[in-house]
Amino acid sequence: MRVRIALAEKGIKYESKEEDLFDKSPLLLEMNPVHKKVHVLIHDRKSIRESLIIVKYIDEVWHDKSPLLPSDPYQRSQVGFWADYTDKKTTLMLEGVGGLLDVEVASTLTKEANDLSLPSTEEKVDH
Ligand SMILES: N[C@@H](CCC(=O)N[C@@H](CS)C(=O)NCC(=O)O)C(=O)O
Repeated sequence: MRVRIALAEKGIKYESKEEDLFDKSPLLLEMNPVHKKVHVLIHDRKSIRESLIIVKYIDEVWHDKSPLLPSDPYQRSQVGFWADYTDKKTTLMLEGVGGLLDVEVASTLTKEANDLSLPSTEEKVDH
């Protein structure tokens, strides 16, 4: 989902291929031989894997359009931390051994997200 959002924010046209995760295509297995998972971005005949890495890649390659990540290294590290945290929680939940975010973590997450003061959509368009 966040890869699609990043592409949409940047206004990048792309071709999307649906995957049957119970019968993975040879292309997916070739492009992501380590994890064999979606999403994979194929750009200039090269594959970029892992959604957070793909988002960073998109932001760097199309850096002249709508920045997706904060320019401040500390703020960027916080975005990376919570994106990674969400990934791990989601994976645990999908594997059936995790649970929902507890109240304390959810409250910390909200506070940190607010503290980041990310640029609004309007500000992004102006840059
Ligand atoms: N950390 C990876 C997670 C990718 C992931 O879990 N993809 C799931 C679909 S949302 C998948 O391909 N599952 C198939 C499988 O595990 O075999 C990312 O962010 O790209």
